[in-house]
Amino acid sequence: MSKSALQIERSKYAPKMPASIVGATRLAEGKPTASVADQEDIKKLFPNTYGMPIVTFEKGESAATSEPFNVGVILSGGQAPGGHNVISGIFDGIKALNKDNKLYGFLGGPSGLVDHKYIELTSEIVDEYRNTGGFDIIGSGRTKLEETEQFDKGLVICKELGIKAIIIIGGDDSNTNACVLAEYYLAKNTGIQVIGCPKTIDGDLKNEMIETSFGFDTATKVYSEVIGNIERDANSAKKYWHFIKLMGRSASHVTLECALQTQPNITLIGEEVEAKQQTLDDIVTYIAEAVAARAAKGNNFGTVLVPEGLIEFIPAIKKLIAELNDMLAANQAEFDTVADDQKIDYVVKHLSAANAAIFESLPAGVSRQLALERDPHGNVQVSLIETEQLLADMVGKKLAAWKKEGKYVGKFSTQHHFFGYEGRCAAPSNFDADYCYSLGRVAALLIANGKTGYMSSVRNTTKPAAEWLAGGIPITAMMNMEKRNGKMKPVIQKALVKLDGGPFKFFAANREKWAIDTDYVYPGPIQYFGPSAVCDQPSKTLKLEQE
Ligand code: FBP
Repeated sequence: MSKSALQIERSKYAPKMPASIVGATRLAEGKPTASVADQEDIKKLFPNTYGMPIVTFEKGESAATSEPFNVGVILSGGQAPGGHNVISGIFDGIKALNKDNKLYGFLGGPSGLVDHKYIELTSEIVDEYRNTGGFDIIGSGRTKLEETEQFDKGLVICKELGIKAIIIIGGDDSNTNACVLAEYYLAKNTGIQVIGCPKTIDGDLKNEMIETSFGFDTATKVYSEVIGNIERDANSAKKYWHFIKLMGRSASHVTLECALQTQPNITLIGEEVEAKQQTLDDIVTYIAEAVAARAAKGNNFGTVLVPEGLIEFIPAIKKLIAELNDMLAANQAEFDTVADDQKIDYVVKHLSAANAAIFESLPAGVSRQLALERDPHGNVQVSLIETEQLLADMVGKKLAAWKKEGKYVGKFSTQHHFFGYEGRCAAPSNFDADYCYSLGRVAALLIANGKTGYMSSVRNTTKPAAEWLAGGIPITAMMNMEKRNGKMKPVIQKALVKLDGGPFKFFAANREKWAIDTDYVYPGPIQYFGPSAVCDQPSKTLKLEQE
């Protein structure tokens, strides 16, 4: 494998980890837990894994098994920086317990378990990937693990390879499935444990005990670097408004974090749009007013950040998506037989009159995405909707109308960008390198202590790594019931941006100034070597949340 100079030097980096898990470590059990909502339903669905205690690791005599055991690991869903470090943490963790322990990697995501596609991860392989971005060590995939037939096929390969535990590295949907699998294997007395690790650049898998999902830190730093560069370009040329869409699926955490790092003129937050019951026209008017105000001061340039999930939060469109989901779930068999060019007509005919009217008023590309293209978990593929272009066009039209009315004098030329894939495989920042490696070490300890249905947890993450708290959280404690594909299902509650939380409040207190003035911040590229003040900073979101 050819390597860059940075890769060669970076491979020598020794990730920092909580002092409590260096050397002999004992597990301490806390109080029993309850799910965040719908306790009775979740308890019924998870009779064996409901109510388990939160566990923490402390320095002390270990009661973990020293008998040899094998582990299988799966990377699930979208790439996030640091996945390779979770795997190296698991590898080092199980080898530290017993050098004969083996780690198998299932290939191409959860389907690798079902189809029995795997490799043994040896030290030669793992060493090649330490501190690198990407999921290419074993690949990832979006196959849903939810049928008992799949679980049984997985069981066959686990028995064949002597696998005692499976670690699923994934987002909220994949960890929900990890919990279902843990419950199934426990109910069937298979002896196979399942542990989850919180991954996603979207930052929406978090709660009191999981402070952040890995990959968010690095991805937002990469996007903030390029947003800063664009801001500087805008401020130099003074002739473009840049509309920048940012990944993050439904939640606007990525957009909010990038706004905190770069102070653009306008930032839209989907969760606020919903709370204020805003329409598409309200949003367009808000942007156009800021453009006009800057133009009045002679500034015909600016930057607008748009979360990719924005469209889902506009109340009228949210209602439309909900009806679409139910209607498509109820008519799936028939819908599958409809010819491609007839599908949109079919949808319009089967929607209520009000929603059909909204559906037909949307640009063709947007309505097609909402109706036809779903990922295997039933999510609308928001990254494919060109909201940044749509908004820029609509703002342009509004400004042209205002010009005629004499309400606006200025020039409005736009550029569009979408940042998402650019950041998902970046070399992990120090924070993600350390956090991920620690998550992997903790997952190994959870297995050695016989735990199943737990998510690996590392907290206190705004402090130096040595002071981080390591432990495990029962996945059932994070669950509630939500409608998926027309049916109520137990799922991990998605963490959306809290409008009364520290990060949003800081942003809201400053945004008017940022809109009118040109108060850009240029973060520059992630630094891997140098002063700690530059290299080891956690995200602004984490800092403001923990303050
Ligand atoms: P995960 O939730 O699986 O971590 O994926 C995150 C994400 O990057 C979203 O931000 C984005 O909407 C989606 O994946 C894109 O999916 P794909 O990689 O399948 O195009």
